[in-house]
Amino acid sequence: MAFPLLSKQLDLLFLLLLYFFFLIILHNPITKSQNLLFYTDCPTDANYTRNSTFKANLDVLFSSLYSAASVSGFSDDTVGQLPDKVYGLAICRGDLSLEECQKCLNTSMQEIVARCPHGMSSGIWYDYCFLRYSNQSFLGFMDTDLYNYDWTGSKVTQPKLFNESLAKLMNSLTTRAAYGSPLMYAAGSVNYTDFSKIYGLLMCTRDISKDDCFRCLKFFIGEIPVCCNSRGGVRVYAWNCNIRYELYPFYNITAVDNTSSPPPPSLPLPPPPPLPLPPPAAPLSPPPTKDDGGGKSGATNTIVIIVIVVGGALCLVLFLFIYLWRRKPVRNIRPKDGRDGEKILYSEPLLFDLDTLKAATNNFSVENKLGEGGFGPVYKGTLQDNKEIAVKRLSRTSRQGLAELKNEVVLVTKLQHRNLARLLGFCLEEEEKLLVYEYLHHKSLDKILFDSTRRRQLDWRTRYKIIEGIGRGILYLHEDSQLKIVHRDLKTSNILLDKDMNPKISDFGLARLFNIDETHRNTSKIAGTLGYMAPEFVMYGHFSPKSDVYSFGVIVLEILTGRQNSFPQESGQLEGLLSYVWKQWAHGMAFEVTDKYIIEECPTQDVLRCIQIGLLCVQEVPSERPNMESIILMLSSHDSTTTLPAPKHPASLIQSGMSNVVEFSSITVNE
Ligand code: ACK
Repeated sequence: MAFPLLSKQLDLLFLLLLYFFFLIILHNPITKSQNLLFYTDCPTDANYTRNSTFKANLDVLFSSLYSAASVSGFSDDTVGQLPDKVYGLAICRGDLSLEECQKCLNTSMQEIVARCPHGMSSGIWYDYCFLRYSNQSFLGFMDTDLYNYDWTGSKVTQPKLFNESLAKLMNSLTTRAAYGSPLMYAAGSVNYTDFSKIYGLLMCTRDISKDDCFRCLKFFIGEIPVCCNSRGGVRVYAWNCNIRYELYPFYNITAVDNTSSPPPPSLPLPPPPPLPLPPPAAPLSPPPTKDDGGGKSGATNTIVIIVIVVGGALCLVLFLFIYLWRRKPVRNIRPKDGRDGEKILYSEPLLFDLDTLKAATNNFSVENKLGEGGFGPVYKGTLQDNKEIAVKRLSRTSRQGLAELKNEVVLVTKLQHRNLARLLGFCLEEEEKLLVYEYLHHKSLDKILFDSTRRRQLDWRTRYKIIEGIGRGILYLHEDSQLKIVHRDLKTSNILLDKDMNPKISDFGLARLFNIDETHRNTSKIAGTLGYMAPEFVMYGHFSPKSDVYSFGVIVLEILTGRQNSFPQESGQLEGLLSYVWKQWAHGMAFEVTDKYIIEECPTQDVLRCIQIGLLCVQEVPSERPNMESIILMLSSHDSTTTLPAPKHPASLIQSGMSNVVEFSSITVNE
């Protein structure tokens, strides 16, 4: 059996090489302080042309941001007049030297143009700097909608101790960044064990208020246990704040000793880059990595090297031992796709084992059953750490193989937005296919909205918040997520509410998991949601983002009226909700459709605008429905001078020649 022996020797050689490579990497300051491209956000819906005024304004903006930010580390500016006005900001990490900041800004300006060609709104995050511009105003508004995270390294060995130390560090840095530093940034370290420290750096864009900075950091620090629990190195990059921590000093320690006053520029300011931007400057030598205590003595260096070599050798022996005795096939759950030029942000989803979920749900007992969802029963569960979860026990047979299904689930776990129910993980063991979600206290919207007593809980502000949140969640699925998902089954029972009545869309991505487009052609299987389905979907099985827009329109009108768009046979009513609202609108009496529980308190103009948006979404022809981005804009333009398009008669299956299939909708009044 010479062959397996040879393979073992090769493995050994490979491991030794790996070990030496590891030593070199570990001791190389460049690796510790590289300026990596982290993420690019390039929405593709609005484009400028090459010789347009917008492009000229963008060039001027880049030049101005470069000049100002490379002196003070931050700049925000606007250039031009509407509709070609462009808003932008640039920020460098507070510990950088002038050259590093300038170099990063220069690179980011070239890269954003290359990666988001002609985009009217884009953002690019590097480890050293962040650049954002848009044709929409965003300066001064805190936005937690988009964020990306990444973790490095394996899980720490003492998670409890680590999490306690990390919480201490994050709390102190949050307060310092928000309230203690005009640069809105703070960095520092805390001892984790006798031998290791956690190094953290937090920063906010300086266009937002101190309170917003505090809120932004708190919000994303709260997300870390969900995405990256007990990971030794984590980066969270969002529109208005960034968080990073590592088990090694990744920032310039001497530069952050005094974060309360801006560091004086160490170099004369070079001229801004000529337009168009020049190729990147010759790479500067990497910044010297500074030791925590200041200068390094030769003796310290020797000790460090000895510790690394001896420690590394011990690790190697241990690793070899484990490797040779417990050799297993390598797991391969990688995302299959990603947008070109973008880093695929991969975070390992939580793989729950069946026993844990059985224990959490009392063995899927009837008492724990929350209800029956579109894909099977849902159970409430409580994990050992008292965290509450909802476990979806999928009953449909997926037509995919197990490995493919795993890949898809992994992709769905990566969809993270505050208006999506968070998929915490999954379990595919034995015959079970279980999805584990965060538990949402107020459960589904339909149970509150269509209950005459509970509906009173939903005042105007809450209803508006729910409408906006659902819109933002759908926009994320359509435009901003890596997967670009059409939900296909949006309805009030798929909108869950958390304890603060924030809406969270559920069952997203499941259509994709189960290839259900063909089953949906069978009208008997979709009877429960027909009231929300666009006519082209019902009749021809055509789905697109515009079919989700249709469902959103129905939901908006249901929220405003408190009435359900259901079937005649269920409700005994003859007239559909859409047709009822349309008639009232056409007679100039749209406000009268408002739910009696909010009609006294709600601002007339806002309600009328929402009704108009709802009617625009349910237009018969998909191209006449607005896209989700325009809907969000329309919802947030409280300005009375903004005119929205006039809606036409909404879709009707009777009109569309479908009366022999089903009467499209009728009204249920829940009084
Ligand atoms: O309206 P409900 O009480 O809320 O009944 C349905 C049922 O499960 C079937 O979908 C409830 N449900 C689903 N997901 C969750 C969740 N993440 N948190 C709380 N309840 C949930 C839903």
